[in-house]
Amino acid sequence: MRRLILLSLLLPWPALAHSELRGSVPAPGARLAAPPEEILLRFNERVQVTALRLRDASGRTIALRRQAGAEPAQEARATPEAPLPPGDFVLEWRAISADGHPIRGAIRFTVTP
Ligand SMILES: [Cu+2]
Repeated sequence: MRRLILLSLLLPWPALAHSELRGSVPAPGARLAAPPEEILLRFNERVQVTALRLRDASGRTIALRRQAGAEPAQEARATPEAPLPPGDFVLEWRAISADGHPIRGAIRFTVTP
C-alpha cells in the first residue's frame, strides 16, 4: 500500500493531465489569402475527436468532410465541402482526451478577400 502511494507521487504530472492541442491548420488567428483546402488538428497524444464544426461569422455551420474514421488518433483532418468565401470563421472541436476527460476548443481564422 505504501509503495502504491509512493508510485503515484512519482508519476510525472503530464501523465495526469488532459491531452492538449499542439497545433492546427489554419493556425489560430491566421489570415489566409486563399481558402484552406484542409483543416487539421494535431494533439500531443491520441484522442477521440467527437465533434468538428466550422461556422462563419453569422454562426452558420459549414459542411466539413472528415478524413478519417472515429478511431482515436493524434491528428484529425477535414475538408470543407465547398471553398470558403472571404470572411471570419471559427472551428469548434470536442474530443475525449487520452485520460478519458472531455476537452474542447475553438480556432478562429480569416479568409481575406
Ligand atoms: Cu484529464
